[in-house]
Amino acid sequence: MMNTETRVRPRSAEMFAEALRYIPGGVNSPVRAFRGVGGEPFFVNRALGAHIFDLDEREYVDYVGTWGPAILGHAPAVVVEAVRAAAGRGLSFGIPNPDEVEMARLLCDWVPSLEKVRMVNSGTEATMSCVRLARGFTGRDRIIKFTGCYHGHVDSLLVKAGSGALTHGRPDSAGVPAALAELTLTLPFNDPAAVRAAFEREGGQIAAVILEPVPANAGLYLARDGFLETLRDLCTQRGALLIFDEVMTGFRVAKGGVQELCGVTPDLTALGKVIGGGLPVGAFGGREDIMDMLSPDGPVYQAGTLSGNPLAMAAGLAQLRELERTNAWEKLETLGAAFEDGTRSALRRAGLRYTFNRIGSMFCLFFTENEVSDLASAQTSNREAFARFFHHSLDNGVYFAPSQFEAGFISTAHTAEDMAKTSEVVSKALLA
Ligand code: KE4
Repeated sequence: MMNTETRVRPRSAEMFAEALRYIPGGVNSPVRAFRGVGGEPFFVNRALGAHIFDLDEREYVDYVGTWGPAILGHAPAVVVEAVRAAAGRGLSFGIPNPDEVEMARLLCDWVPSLEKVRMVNSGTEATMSCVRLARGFTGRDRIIKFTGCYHGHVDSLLVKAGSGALTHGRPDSAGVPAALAELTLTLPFNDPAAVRAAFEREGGQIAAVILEPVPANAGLYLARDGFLETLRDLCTQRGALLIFDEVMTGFRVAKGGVQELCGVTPDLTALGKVIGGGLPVGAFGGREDIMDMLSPDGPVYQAGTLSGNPLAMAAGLAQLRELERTNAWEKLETLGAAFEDGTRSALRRAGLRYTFNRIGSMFCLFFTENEVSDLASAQTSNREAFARFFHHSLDNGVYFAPSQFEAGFISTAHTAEDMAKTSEVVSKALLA
């Protein structure tokens, strides 16, 4: 039975009531509202390492990591120091500064597809800019995306198939004009035949195929062997651009992201989250001939007051350099494997055969026994059981993403003690 009295977080409840007066849904981003699991969100005003502290000073082991950026844990000293030093030199210039060049050089060195890159302030801006650039470069209008993939709140990408393997999208969000949504074809992930059919029917009009090469916004699942290669070949053959949205996977699954691991090089890449060390940063880049279409040299306009902001550059550079200095990806894999072992033994103890997907330090426990490799299979999960699991875990000091359709994140700050506590809590939460 859920330990209901610990569910009361009086000061968070008070703050949430106040928030509802001024902020839609009381939150600045919908997923924070706990609508996927019920109950009310809690508020945090302090975080350190793998732990967060709510307004009632309750402590939690954090497996969300502000949705990915906190790969070194919260407030890593090396990043905090870099921001402090940068702040003393000015908060924003709106004039080119050397750290923007250093960041661009590092990104082009690390990420296989990047010959040139431009900084923006969010993952949404990064994917939006990739789509506009692809349309400007190819002179075509249609975009292929995949159900279950999320690319930020870009009008052209807030679109999901109605039914059938190949369809013109219907807006997922009010406010997206049908005329725009119809330019987006939404296909099932891991379905090469559907992509081939789309190119057969509309190949000459397709500007780009955009995807998360490891979809992690419907829970987490992986591309089947050959799927990414098929997309690469079809785009090359038909003159469409391949766009990898690595906002979540960039610098996390490997130094050069999924494209380093899989050996498939997209034409454009969108980046975010880890790149900013917790501050608002996104980036997009790719082939030089495509990027040179951007203003001021080219006809595709894209801009941003705070793009390349000196504090954000300092934070991002400090985080990325620390990842490289410590070869963090090795430790993240070790921690991810330990977390997986703990979770699988908890499932065995509970007599459950739920599906657990993981790549490095990103994971998702689906409350279904089915293999999960696309949105449809992810949606066979039992959301009520997940909600009970989520709240029991939270009430016992472990914070997972408040939705079955999100990924979990482990940082280099998570300790064996955190893992042991988590495995113990998970064992009981699975039976909540
Ligand atoms: P932002 O605009 O939120 O920085 O990035 C959008 C975005 C783009 N591409 C991918 C693959 C993403 O995962 C995201 C944002 N991810 C969500 C978590 N599922 C952010 C959390 C939120 O929306 O509050």
